[in-house]
This record gives sequence, C-alpha cells and structure tokens, in this order.
Amino acid sequence: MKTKPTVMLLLLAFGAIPGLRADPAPAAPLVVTISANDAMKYTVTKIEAHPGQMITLHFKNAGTLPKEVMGHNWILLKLGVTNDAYATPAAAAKTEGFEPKALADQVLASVPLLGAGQSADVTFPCPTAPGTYNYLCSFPGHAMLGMKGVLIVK
Ligand SMILES: [Cu+2]
Repeated sequence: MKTKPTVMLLLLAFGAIPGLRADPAPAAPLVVTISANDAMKYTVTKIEAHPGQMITLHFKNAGTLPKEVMGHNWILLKLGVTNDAYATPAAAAKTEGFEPKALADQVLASVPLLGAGQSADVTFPCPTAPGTYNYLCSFPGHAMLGMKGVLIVK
C-alpha cells in the first residue's frame, strides 16, 4: 500500500499538466451543411475531416413531399460497414424511422428521419482511424438510388 499515494500523484500530475499530453492541437471544428430533396440526392456526397476533429452537421430536408413517402435521414456508418449491410435490414424498421436500435452498434452519428422542410443538427467527433466511412439515407431504396456519400478521414 506504500506505492498508492505515489501513483495518485503521478495521475494528478499527468492530468493537470497539458504539456505532457501527446496529442497535437486539434483542428478547428468543421461545419457541414447538407440538404436532401425529393430527387433523393444529398447536396454533399464527400466530407473530408481530420481524426478527432469535431464535426457539426446541419441537415435539412428541402423537399415538399410527405415524410411517409419521402422522408430523409443521415446515418454515418462505422468503418467497414457497407450501405447495403445497413440499409437492407433498416428498411424493415419503419416504426424506428429506419434506424433500428438493433443496428445502433454500426452507427457513428446520425440525424433522424425528417419530413419536408424540417432540419436538425448533430455534432460528433470525427473518428480517429483514417479511412473512408459511408453515410446514407436509410429510407427504403434511397441509398440504392444514390442517396449516399463518404466521410474521408485523413
Ligand atoms: Cu432519403
């Protein structure tokens, strides 16, 4: 038990002295605005960000059709998860806005299903692993028709 106070002191010191942190200064937050429309397209299909950078996404459904037939969401998938792997099972989850809790472990960030004229934001840290991450609208058929994009982390 004699070492315990020493360990505590070391932990305190590392937490209190910023100079000991190995991380470089984080990049400035990234703000991205994406609109979706009745033609089932996102206005932005490629986002580039740095590992750990904070990202704020403003997402808007700029269409006019009812949510039941033309709702849009934005779902960023974990590295290696394909649009099909998510969209196919998600299509059956209408009561959950096509964003089933059962698939939550494959999602990094999302904006829920929006109807015409609605908008919403999400803020999240960019993943730290470099790579290309897929995002999509999981309303049935939309990703297949091109409602998708990528987040490139480098
Ligand atoms: Cu959509």
